[in-house]
Amino acid sequence: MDRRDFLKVGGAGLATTMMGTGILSWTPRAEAATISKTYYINDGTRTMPDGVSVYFKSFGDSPSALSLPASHIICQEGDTLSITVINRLLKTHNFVIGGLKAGDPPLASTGNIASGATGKITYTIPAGKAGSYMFYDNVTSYNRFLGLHGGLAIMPSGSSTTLYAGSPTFKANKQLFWILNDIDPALHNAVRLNTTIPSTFTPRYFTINGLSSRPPGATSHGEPLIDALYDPRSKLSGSVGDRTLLRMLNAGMCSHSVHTHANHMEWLTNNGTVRPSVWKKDSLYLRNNLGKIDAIFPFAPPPDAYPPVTTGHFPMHLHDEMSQTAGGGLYQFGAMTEIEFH
Ligand SMILES: [Cu+2]
Repeated sequence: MDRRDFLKVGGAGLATTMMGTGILSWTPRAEAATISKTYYINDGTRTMPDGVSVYFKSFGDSPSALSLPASHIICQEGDTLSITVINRLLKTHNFVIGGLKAGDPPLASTGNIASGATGKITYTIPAGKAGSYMFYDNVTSYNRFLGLHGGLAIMPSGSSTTLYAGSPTFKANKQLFWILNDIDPALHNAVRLNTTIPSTFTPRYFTINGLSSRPPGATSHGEPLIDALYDPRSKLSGSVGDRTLLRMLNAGMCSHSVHTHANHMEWLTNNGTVRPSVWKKDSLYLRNNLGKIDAIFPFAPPPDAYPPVTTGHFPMHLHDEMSQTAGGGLYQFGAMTEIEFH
């Protein structure tokens, strides 16, 4: 594959190519490029940790692939995004790239895409827009958490190690999206059956990058396509010094307390706004409904371990206990992943 094609395939190709490392791979350029990507609005079912099959919609990588979340896009300031969105469902949908900061207008939108129609975005990214974004469907209040969402990373022009110009640095190619979502199967069912949308929201499943954890001893423990602990898109894996950028996005209706063991995180942004100073925190409040945090996990030797260690396995989980369950009780089958020092 030549370089141009490599860039064109964007997230989908990278996700496949990079499987096993789980990073957002990025090579900065001196010149701008056009990043082309096609998504298919489709639907399907996925089996939850308690065996229940739940209906989802997604921005699929192919006409039939259920992509939860959508494969990411990574690009740099000055690039032109050329996004094609094909609506294969009966309802009207759209594709909106949310603004950088809370309250900012969307960066771009396809407008409404009728059943069977194709929507387009052609958008050249101005300077000063580096950061983490969520794209989603907002035709209804719930399409986003039904699965129609994904992450967009805009790098500063020419940089592979900063979140924004002058930010603290991470190691090149060490960056991840953590996209959180929570699922009320009653809502998903109502959409599937085209019946009245419930007026209450009772989440029963919690996901990170579309998956829930399967603790040791559980069926599918250790399977990277099922177990969020082992998903290379989510798992924090590195050696001492492998400073890793975490782009946390909340697609769901529940707020979360994101907690890393082993190291505190360097908290760079809150809902798209650069923090006045970098605080080191082990728990970060991630607001519901498009909440957003960028932080660096420093991969420093865990300071509290004695005797000192440089290797080991630690959890990242959410300190809102509900989110660590599935099906109303199964503990440790929720949104968590692994932190591996190797
Ligand atoms: Cu904890």
